[in-house]
Amino acid sequence: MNAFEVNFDGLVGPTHNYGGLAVGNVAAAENALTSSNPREAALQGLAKMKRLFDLGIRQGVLPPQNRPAADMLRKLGFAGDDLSVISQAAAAAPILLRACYSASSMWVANAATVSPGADTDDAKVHLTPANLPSQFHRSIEPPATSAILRKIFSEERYFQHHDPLPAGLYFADEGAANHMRLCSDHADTGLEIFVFGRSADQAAPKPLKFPARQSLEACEAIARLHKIKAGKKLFIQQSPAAIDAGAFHNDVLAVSNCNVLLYHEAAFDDWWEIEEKIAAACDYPIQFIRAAESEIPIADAINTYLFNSQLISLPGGEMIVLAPVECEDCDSARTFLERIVQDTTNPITRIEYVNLRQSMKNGGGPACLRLRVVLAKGEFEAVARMSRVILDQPLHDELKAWIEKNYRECILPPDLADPLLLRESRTALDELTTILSLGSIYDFQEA
Ligand code: SUG
Repeated sequence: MNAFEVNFDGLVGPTHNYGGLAVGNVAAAENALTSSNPREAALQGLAKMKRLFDLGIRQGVLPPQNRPAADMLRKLGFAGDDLSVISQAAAAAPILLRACYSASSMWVANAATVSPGADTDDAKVHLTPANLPSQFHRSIEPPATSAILRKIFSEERYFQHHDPLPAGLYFADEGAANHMRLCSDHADTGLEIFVFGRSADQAAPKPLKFPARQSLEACEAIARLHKIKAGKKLFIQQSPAAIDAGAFHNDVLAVSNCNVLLYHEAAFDDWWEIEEKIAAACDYPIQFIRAAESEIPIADAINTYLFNSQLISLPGGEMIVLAPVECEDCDSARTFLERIVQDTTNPITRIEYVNLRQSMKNGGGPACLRLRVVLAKGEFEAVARMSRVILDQPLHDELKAWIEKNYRECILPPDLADPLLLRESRTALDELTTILSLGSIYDFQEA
Protein backbone atom coordinates (compact mmCIF):
# COMPACT_ATOMS: atom_id res chain seq x y z
CA MET A 1 0.00 0.00 0.00
CA ASN A 2 1.25 3.41 -0.89
CA ALA A 3 0.88 5.47 2.30
CA PHE A 4 2.71 8.32 3.97
CA GLU A 5 2.59 10.40 7.10
CA VAL A 6 0.83 13.74 6.95
CA ASN A 7 1.50 16.15 9.79
CA PHE A 8 -1.55 18.26 10.61
CA ASP A 9 -0.56 21.24 12.71
CA GLY A 10 -2.91 23.31 14.82
CA LEU A 11 -2.92 26.97 13.80
CA VAL A 12 -2.43 29.10 16.89
CA GLY A 13 -5.63 31.04 17.56
CA PRO A 14 -5.86 34.84 17.90
CA THR A 15 -6.44 34.68 21.69
CA HIS A 16 -3.21 32.83 22.63
CA ASN A 17 -2.47 33.81 26.22
CA TYR A 18 -0.72 32.56 29.33
CA GLY A 19 -3.63 31.71 31.59
CA GLY A 20 -1.81 29.60 34.19
CA LEU A 21 -4.46 26.95 33.68
CA ALA A 22 -2.66 23.66 33.12
CA VAL A 23 -1.93 21.80 36.35
CA GLY A 24 1.25 19.72 36.18
CA ASN A 25 2.60 21.68 33.22
CA VAL A 26 5.76 23.34 34.52
CA ALA A 27 6.28 25.89 31.72
CA ALA A 28 2.63 27.02 31.79
CA ALA A 29 2.84 27.57 35.56
CA GLU A 30 6.09 29.54 35.23
CA ASN A 31 4.71 31.88 32.60
CA ALA A 32 1.23 32.30 34.05
CA LEU A 33 -0.31 35.74 33.51
CA THR A 34 2.68 37.15 31.61
CA SER A 35 2.18 38.86 28.27
CA SER A 36 1.74 36.70 25.18
CA ASN A 37 2.24 37.58 21.53
CA PRO A 38 -0.43 35.76 19.48
CA ARG A 39 0.94 37.05 16.18
CA GLU A 40 4.42 35.77 16.88
CA ALA A 41 3.01 32.47 18.18
CA ALA A 42 0.98 31.88 15.02
CA LEU A 43 3.87 32.89 12.74
CA GLN A 44 6.26 30.57 14.60
CA GLY A 45 3.83 27.69 14.18
CA LEU A 46 3.31 28.49 10.52
CA ALA A 47 7.07 28.70 9.94
CA LYS A 48 7.42 25.18 11.35
CA MET A 49 4.74 23.92 8.95
CA LYS A 50 6.50 25.64 6.08
CA ARG A 51 9.83 24.07 7.03
CA LEU A 52 8.28 20.60 6.95
CA PHE A 53 6.65 21.37 3.62
CA ASP A 54 10.04 22.51 2.26
CA LEU A 55 11.57 19.27 3.51
CA GLY A 56 9.08 17.36 1.36
CA ILE A 57 6.69 16.29 4.13
CA ARG A 58 2.98 16.52 3.43
CA GLN A 59 1.72 19.13 5.84
CA GLY A 60 -1.85 19.87 6.86
CA VAL A 61 -3.44 22.74 8.78
CA LEU A 62 -6.14 22.41 11.46
CA PRO A 63 -8.09 25.58 12.26
CA PRO A 64 -8.23 26.99 15.80
CA GLN A 65 -11.41 26.82 17.84
CA ASN A 66 -13.65 29.80 18.44
CA ARG A 67 -12.69 31.61 21.61
CA PRO A 68 -13.96 33.01 23.90
CA ALA A 69 -16.33 30.11 24.50
CA ALA A 70 -19.21 32.38 25.49
CA ASP A 71 -21.71 29.50 25.47
CA MET A 72 -19.65 27.78 28.14
CA LEU A 73 -19.81 30.92 30.29
CA ARG A 74 -23.60 30.86 29.92
CA LYS A 75 -23.61 27.19 30.98
CA LEU A 76 -21.76 28.31 34.10
CA GLY A 77 -24.45 30.77 35.10
CA PHE A 78 -23.53 34.03 33.41
CA ALA A 79 -26.52 35.37 31.53
CA GLY A 80 -26.97 37.67 28.58
CA ASP A 81 -25.29 38.28 25.26
CA ASP A 82 -21.64 37.42 24.57
CA LEU A 83 -20.17 40.77 25.56
CA SER A 84 -22.23 40.87 28.72
CA VAL A 85 -21.19 37.40 29.92
CA ILE A 86 -17.57 38.30 29.26
CA SER A 87 -17.69 41.44 31.35
CA GLN A 88 -19.50 39.60 34.18
CA ALA A 89 -16.94 36.76 34.13
CA ALA A 90 -14.06 39.28 34.03
CA ALA A 91 -15.34 40.78 37.25
CA ALA A 92 -16.52 37.67 39.10
CA ALA A 93 -14.46 34.75 37.81
CA PRO A 94 -11.36 35.84 35.84
CA ILE A 95 -9.95 32.31 35.87
CA LEU A 96 -13.06 31.00 34.09
CA LEU A 97 -12.74 33.79 31.57
CA ARG A 98 -9.12 32.80 30.93
CA ALA A 99 -10.18 29.17 30.52
CA CYS A 100 -12.88 30.15 28.02
CA TYR A 101 -10.37 32.30 26.14
CA SER A 102 -7.61 29.68 25.97
CA ALA A 103 -6.17 28.94 22.53
CA SER A 104 -5.21 25.46 23.78
CA SER A 105 -6.75 23.73 20.75
CA MET A 106 -3.44 24.61 18.98
CA TRP A 107 -1.87 21.52 20.63
CA VAL A 108 -3.49 19.06 18.27
CA ALA A 109 -1.42 16.14 19.54
CA ASN A 110 -4.22 16.24 22.12
CA ALA A 111 -7.01 16.56 19.57
CA ALA A 112 -7.49 12.88 18.79
CA THR A 113 -6.04 9.40 18.49
CA VAL A 114 -5.72 8.28 14.89
CA SER A 115 -5.10 4.73 13.65
CA PRO A 116 -4.11 4.29 10.02
CA GLY A 117 -5.97 1.84 7.79
CA ALA A 118 -2.96 -0.49 7.76
CA ASP A 119 -3.48 -1.14 11.49
CA THR A 120 -7.22 -1.74 11.57
CA ASP A 121 -9.37 -4.80 10.84
CA ASP A 122 -11.68 -2.90 8.48
CA ALA A 123 -8.78 -1.06 6.76
CA LYS A 124 -10.38 2.30 7.57
CA VAL A 125 -8.64 5.22 9.24
CA HIS A 126 -10.16 5.50 12.72
CA LEU A 127 -10.32 8.79 14.61
CA THR A 128 -11.39 9.35 18.23
CA PRO A 129 -11.35 12.95 19.49
CA ALA A 130 -9.84 13.23 22.97
CA ASN A 131 -12.32 13.99 25.77
CA LEU A 132 -9.72 15.99 27.76
CA PRO A 133 -11.45 15.92 31.17
CA SER A 134 -8.40 16.59 33.34
CA GLN A 135 -8.16 20.35 32.81
CA PHE A 136 -11.30 22.46 32.52
CA HIS A 137 -10.04 24.74 29.73
CA ARG A 138 -9.24 21.70 27.59
CA SER A 139 -12.49 19.90 28.34
CA ILE A 140 -14.21 22.57 26.25
CA GLU A 141 -12.49 21.36 23.08
CA PRO A 142 -13.97 17.94 22.14
CA PRO A 143 -17.26 18.93 20.39
CA ALA A 144 -15.58 21.40 18.04
CA THR A 145 -12.63 19.05 17.47
CA SER A 146 -15.06 16.34 16.50
CA ALA A 147 -16.92 18.60 14.07
CA ILE A 148 -13.70 19.84 12.45
CA LEU A 149 -12.23 16.36 12.02
CA ARG A 150 -15.49 15.06 10.55
CA LYS A 151 -15.47 17.90 8.07
CA ILE A 152 -11.85 17.46 6.99
CA PHE A 153 -11.82 13.64 6.93
CA SER A 154 -15.26 13.36 5.48
CA GLU A 155 -15.35 10.46 3.05
CA GLU A 156 -17.09 7.63 4.84
CA ARG A 157 -15.54 4.89 2.80
CA TYR A 158 -12.12 5.85 4.17
CA PHE A 159 -12.68 7.41 7.59
CA GLN A 160 -14.42 6.04 10.68
CA HIS A 161 -15.15 8.69 13.28
CA HIS A 162 -15.92 7.84 16.89
CA ASP A 163 -17.38 10.08 19.55
CA PRO A 164 -15.08 11.25 22.35
CA LEU A 165 -15.11 8.74 25.21
CA PRO A 166 -17.55 9.40 28.08
CA ALA A 167 -16.48 12.47 30.06
CA GLY A 168 -14.86 11.88 33.43
CA LEU A 169 -11.50 10.73 34.72
CA TYR A 170 -12.27 7.02 34.40
CA PHE A 171 -11.90 7.39 30.63
CA ALA A 172 -9.49 10.34 30.70
CA ASP A 173 -8.02 10.63 27.22
CA GLU A 174 -5.56 13.20 25.83
CA GLY A 175 -5.14 11.72 22.39
CA ALA A 176 -2.08 11.13 20.26
CA ALA A 177 0.27 12.67 22.85
CA ASN A 178 -0.05 9.32 24.64
CA HIS A 179 -0.01 7.11 21.56
CA MET A 180 3.03 5.93 19.60
CA ARG A 181 3.30 3.80 16.50
CA LEU A 182 6.22 1.65 15.42
CA CYS A 183 6.45 0.13 11.96
CA SER A 184 8.99 -0.87 9.35
CA ASP A 185 7.45 1.62 6.93
CA HIS A 186 4.53 4.04 7.45
CA ALA A 187 2.52 2.04 4.92
CA ASP A 188 2.90 -1.27 6.78
CA THR A 189 0.89 -2.52 9.73
CA GLY A 190 2.37 -0.97 12.84
CA LEU A 191 2.45 -1.66 16.54
CA GLU A 192 0.24 0.87 18.33
CA ILE A 193 1.52 1.69 21.79
CA PHE A 194 -0.95 3.27 24.17
CA VAL A 195 0.66 4.95 27.18
CA PHE A 196 -1.42 5.57 30.30
CA GLY A 197 -0.72 7.29 33.59
CA ARG A 198 -3.44 5.81 35.75
CA SER A 199 -5.88 2.93 35.87
CA ALA A 200 -9.02 1.94 37.73
CA ASP A 201 -6.97 -0.61 39.66
CA GLN A 202 -6.60 1.09 43.03
CA ALA A 203 -3.44 -0.87 43.78
CA ALA A 204 -1.63 0.38 40.65
CA PRO A 205 1.02 3.07 41.16
CA LYS A 206 -0.08 6.61 40.40
CA PRO A 207 1.48 10.09 40.57
CA LEU A 208 1.14 11.85 43.91
CA LYS A 209 1.53 15.48 42.91
CA PHE A 210 0.13 16.03 39.44
CA PRO A 211 -2.83 14.50 37.58
CA ALA A 212 -2.32 11.49 35.32
CA ARG A 213 -4.18 12.66 32.26
CA GLN A 214 -4.57 9.32 30.44
CA SER A 215 -6.26 6.21 31.81
CA LEU A 216 -5.70 2.60 30.85
CA GLU A 217 -9.45 2.21 30.46
CA ALA A 218 -9.49 4.98 27.83
CA CYS A 219 -6.60 3.37 25.96
CA GLU A 220 -8.33 -0.02 25.90
CA ALA A 221 -11.62 1.48 24.72
CA ILE A 222 -9.90 3.32 21.86
CA ALA A 223 -8.00 0.21 20.80
CA ARG A 224 -11.34 -1.69 20.68
CA LEU A 225 -13.15 1.08 18.82
CA HIS A 226 -10.32 1.34 16.31
CA LYS A 227 -10.37 -2.43 15.68
CA ILE A 228 -6.60 -2.63 16.00
CA LYS A 229 -5.36 -5.89 14.50
CA ALA A 230 -4.66 -8.76 16.87
CA GLY A 231 -1.21 -8.61 18.44
CA LYS A 232 -0.64 -5.09 17.17
CA LYS A 233 -1.33 -3.09 20.31
CA LEU A 234 0.45 -2.64 23.59
CA PHE A 235 -0.56 -0.78 26.76
CA ILE A 236 2.27 0.56 28.86
CA GLN A 237 2.33 2.73 31.93
CA GLN A 238 4.10 6.05 32.06
CA SER A 239 6.28 6.42 35.14
CA PRO A 240 4.26 8.17 37.90
CA ALA A 241 7.49 9.87 39.01
CA ALA A 242 7.91 11.30 35.49
CA ILE A 243 4.40 12.78 35.65
CA ASP A 244 5.22 14.32 39.02
CA ALA A 245 8.40 15.77 37.50
CA GLY A 246 6.27 17.57 34.87
CA ALA A 247 5.89 15.02 32.04
CA PHE A 248 2.11 15.45 31.85
CA HIS A 249 1.96 13.58 28.55
CA ASN A 250 4.05 10.68 27.25
CA ASP A 251 5.27 12.86 24.37
CA VAL A 252 7.21 15.03 26.82
CA LEU A 253 9.69 12.16 27.28
CA ALA A 254 9.26 9.85 24.27
CA VAL A 255 8.83 10.03 20.50
CA SER A 256 8.67 7.29 17.89
CA ASN A 257 9.03 7.19 14.15
CA CYS A 258 9.02 4.08 11.94
CA ASN A 259 11.25 1.59 13.79
CA VAL A 260 12.90 4.13 16.11
CA LEU A 261 11.88 4.89 19.68
CA LEU A 262 13.71 7.88 21.14
CA TYR A 263 13.07 8.31 24.85
CA HIS A 264 14.34 9.22 28.28
CA GLU A 265 14.88 6.30 30.62
CA ALA A 266 12.74 8.00 33.26
CA ALA A 267 9.70 7.88 30.96
CA PHE A 268 8.88 4.31 32.02
CA ASP A 269 9.66 2.37 35.16
CA ASP A 270 11.36 -0.90 34.15
CA TRP A 271 12.23 0.40 30.69
CA TRP A 272 14.18 -2.78 29.93
CA GLU A 273 10.99 -4.85 30.24
CA ILE A 274 9.16 -2.42 28.01
CA GLU A 275 11.89 -2.66 25.37
CA GLU A 276 11.60 -6.44 25.51
CA LYS A 277 7.82 -6.36 25.10
CA ILE A 278 8.03 -3.96 22.17
CA ALA A 279 10.76 -5.94 20.45
CA ALA A 280 8.78 -9.16 20.93
CA ALA A 281 5.67 -7.60 19.33
CA CYS A 282 7.52 -6.52 16.18
CA ASP A 283 8.90 -8.80 13.48
CA TYR A 284 11.44 -6.17 12.37
CA PRO A 285 14.30 -4.72 14.42
CA ILE A 286 13.45 -1.78 16.66
CA GLN A 287 16.08 0.87 17.36
CA PHE A 288 15.79 2.07 20.92
CA ILE A 289 17.61 5.34 21.50
CA ARG A 290 17.50 5.83 25.22
CA ALA A 291 18.83 8.84 27.10
CA ALA A 292 20.20 8.11 30.54
CA GLU A 293 19.62 10.41 33.47
CA SER A 294 23.42 10.83 33.65
CA GLU A 295 23.43 12.23 30.09
CA ILE A 296 20.42 14.48 30.35
CA PRO A 297 18.74 14.99 33.71
CA ILE A 298 14.97 14.71 33.58
CA ALA A 299 14.64 18.37 34.59
CA ASP A 300 16.64 19.40 31.49
CA ALA A 301 14.58 17.04 29.34
CA ILE A 302 11.37 18.67 30.58
CA ASN A 303 12.68 22.23 30.36
CA THR A 304 14.01 21.82 26.83
CA TYR A 305 11.28 19.47 25.53
CA LEU A 306 13.98 17.51 23.71
CA PHE A 307 11.76 14.42 23.47
CA ASN A 308 8.89 16.53 22.16
CA SER A 309 10.96 16.96 19.01
CA GLN A 310 9.47 15.74 15.77
CA LEU A 311 11.26 12.65 14.52
CA ILE A 312 10.60 12.52 10.80
CA SER A 313 11.49 10.39 7.80
CA LEU A 314 12.24 12.53 4.78
CA PRO A 315 11.23 11.37 1.30
CA GLY A 316 14.83 10.29 0.57
CA GLY A 317 14.82 7.97 3.59
CA GLU A 318 16.87 10.19 5.87
CA MET A 319 15.56 10.56 9.45
CA ILE A 320 15.85 13.95 11.13
CA VAL A 321 15.02 15.49 14.49
CA LEU A 322 13.19 18.81 14.55
CA ALA A 323 14.04 20.03 18.03
CA PRO A 324 13.03 23.13 19.99
CA VAL A 325 15.71 25.87 20.00
CA GLU A 326 15.71 25.54 23.78
CA CYS A 327 17.77 22.34 23.27
CA GLU A 328 20.52 24.26 21.51
CA ASP A 329 20.96 26.49 24.56
CA CYS A 330 21.18 23.59 27.04
CA ASP A 331 24.52 21.75 27.21
CA SER A 332 23.15 18.32 28.16
CA ALA A 333 20.40 18.40 25.51
CA ARG A 334 22.66 19.66 22.72
CA THR A 335 25.40 17.15 23.56
CA PHE A 336 22.90 14.29 23.59
CA LEU A 337 21.50 15.32 20.21
CA GLU A 338 25.00 15.64 18.76
CA ARG A 339 25.81 12.17 20.05
CA ILE A 340 22.82 10.53 18.39
CA VAL A 341 23.60 12.18 15.06
CA GLN A 342 27.21 10.96 15.20
CA ASP A 343 26.15 7.45 16.16
CA THR A 344 25.97 5.62 12.82
CA THR A 345 24.06 2.67 14.27
CA ASN A 346 20.80 4.66 14.15
CA PRO A 347 19.19 6.28 11.07
CA ILE A 348 19.12 9.86 12.46
CA THR A 349 21.38 12.04 10.35
CA ARG A 350 20.51 15.59 11.24
CA ILE A 351 19.09 17.95 13.85
CA GLU A 352 17.22 21.10 12.94
CA TYR A 353 16.22 23.60 15.59
CA VAL A 354 12.89 25.36 15.47
CA ASN A 355 11.78 28.46 17.37
CA LEU A 356 8.38 27.91 18.97
CA ARG A 357 9.04 29.93 22.10
CA GLN A 358 5.52 31.35 22.33
CA SER A 359 3.96 27.88 22.47
CA MET A 360 6.80 26.44 24.54
CA LYS A 361 6.06 28.98 27.27
CA ASN A 362 2.71 27.22 27.68
CA GLY A 363 4.34 23.77 27.61
CA GLY A 364 3.69 23.01 23.94
CA GLY A 365 6.65 21.90 21.81
CA PRO A 366 7.01 20.85 18.15
CA ALA A 367 5.30 17.46 18.62
CA CYS A 368 2.44 18.94 20.68
CA LEU A 369 1.50 21.16 17.75
CA ARG A 370 1.04 18.32 15.29
CA LEU A 371 -1.32 15.41 14.77
CA ARG A 372 0.22 12.63 12.71
CA VAL A 373 -2.11 11.01 10.24
CA VAL A 374 -0.82 8.21 8.04
CA LEU A 375 -2.84 8.26 4.84
CA ALA A 376 -2.90 6.09 1.75
CA LYS A 377 -2.89 7.93 -1.55
CA GLY A 378 -6.67 7.74 -2.06
CA GLU A 379 -7.34 8.89 1.51
CA PHE A 380 -4.99 11.83 1.08
CA GLU A 381 -6.63 12.82 -2.17
CA ALA A 382 -10.06 12.64 -0.50
CA VAL A 383 -8.86 15.11 2.15
CA ALA A 384 -7.26 17.40 -0.41
CA ARG A 385 -10.48 17.37 -2.48
CA MET A 386 -12.86 18.35 0.32
CA SER A 387 -11.14 21.49 1.58
CA ARG A 388 -7.91 23.44 1.35
CA VAL A 389 -6.04 22.28 4.43
CA ILE A 390 -2.94 20.83 2.76
CA LEU A 391 -0.15 23.38 2.85
CA ASP A 392 1.47 24.67 -0.29
CA GLN A 393 3.30 27.92 -1.00
CA PRO A 394 0.17 29.97 -1.87
CA LEU A 395 -1.73 28.71 1.21
CA HIS A 396 1.28 29.50 3.39
CA ASP A 397 1.48 33.02 1.97
CA GLU A 398 -2.24 33.63 2.49
CA LEU A 399 -2.13 32.36 6.06
CA LYS A 400 0.88 34.53 6.82
CA ALA A 401 -0.86 37.64 5.49
CA TRP A 402 -4.03 36.66 7.38
CA ILE A 403 -2.12 36.37 10.67
CA GLU A 404 -0.30 39.65 10.09
CA LYS A 405 -3.59 41.40 9.39
CA ASN A 406 -5.68 39.98 12.21
CA TYR A 407 -3.53 39.06 15.20
CA ARG A 408 -2.51 41.20 18.14
CA GLU A 409 1.08 41.45 19.31
CA CYS A 410 0.28 41.46 23.00
CA ILE A 411 -2.34 39.96 25.30
CA LEU A 412 -2.29 40.42 29.06
CA PRO A 413 -5.03 39.01 31.34
CA PRO A 414 -7.00 42.31 31.57
CA ASP A 415 -7.21 42.41 27.75
CA LEU A 416 -9.56 39.43 27.84
CA ALA A 417 -12.31 41.76 29.05
CA ASP A 418 -11.88 43.92 25.93
CA PRO A 419 -14.99 43.49 23.70
CA LEU A 420 -12.84 44.20 20.65
CA LEU A 421 -10.84 41.01 21.19
CA LEU A 422 -13.95 38.89 20.68
CA ARG A 423 -14.85 40.79 17.52
CA GLU A 424 -11.31 40.58 16.13
CA SER A 425 -11.15 36.89 16.82
CA ARG A 426 -14.43 36.17 15.05
CA THR A 427 -13.52 38.30 12.06
CA ALA A 428 -10.26 36.40 11.77
CA LEU A 429 -11.85 32.96 12.06
CA ASP A 430 -14.57 33.85 9.59
CA GLU A 431 -11.92 34.83 7.03
CA LEU A 432 -9.96 31.68 7.81
CA THR A 433 -12.83 29.35 6.90
CA THR A 434 -12.89 31.01 3.48
CA ILE A 435 -9.13 30.64 3.05
CA LEU A 436 -9.31 26.95 4.01
CA SER A 437 -12.54 26.35 2.00
CA LEU A 438 -14.13 24.79 5.07
CA GLY A 439 -17.59 26.37 4.89
CA SER A 440 -19.20 27.22 8.23
CA ILE A 441 -17.53 25.44 11.11
CA TYR A 442 -18.03 27.95 13.92
CA ASP A 443 -21.27 28.48 15.88
CA PHE A 444 -21.22 32.22 15.28
CA GLN A 445 -21.24 31.62 11.53
CA GLU A 446 -24.54 29.78 11.68
CA ALA A 447 -26.33 32.66 13.40
O1 SUG B 1 -2.59 20.71 28.02
N1 SUG B 1 -0.93 23.80 27.86
C1 SUG B 1 -1.20 22.49 27.27
C2 SUG B 1 0.02 21.98 26.55
C3 SUG B 1 -0.25 20.73 25.78
C4 SUG B 1 0.99 20.08 25.28
N2 SUG B 1 0.66 18.97 24.50
C5 SUG B 1 1.41 17.84 24.41
N3 SUG B 1 2.37 17.57 25.28
N4 SUG B 1 1.15 17.02 23.49
C6 SUG B 1 -1.68 21.48 28.32
O2 SUG B 1 -1.10 21.46 29.41
C7 SUG B 1 -1.56 25.86 28.95
C8 SUG B 1 -2.70 26.84 28.91
C9 SUG B 1 -2.55 27.99 29.85
O3 SUG B 1 -2.18 27.78 30.99
O4 SUG B 1 -2.83 29.11 29.41
C10 SUG B 1 -1.93 24.52 28.33
O5 SUG B 1 -3.09 24.19 28.28
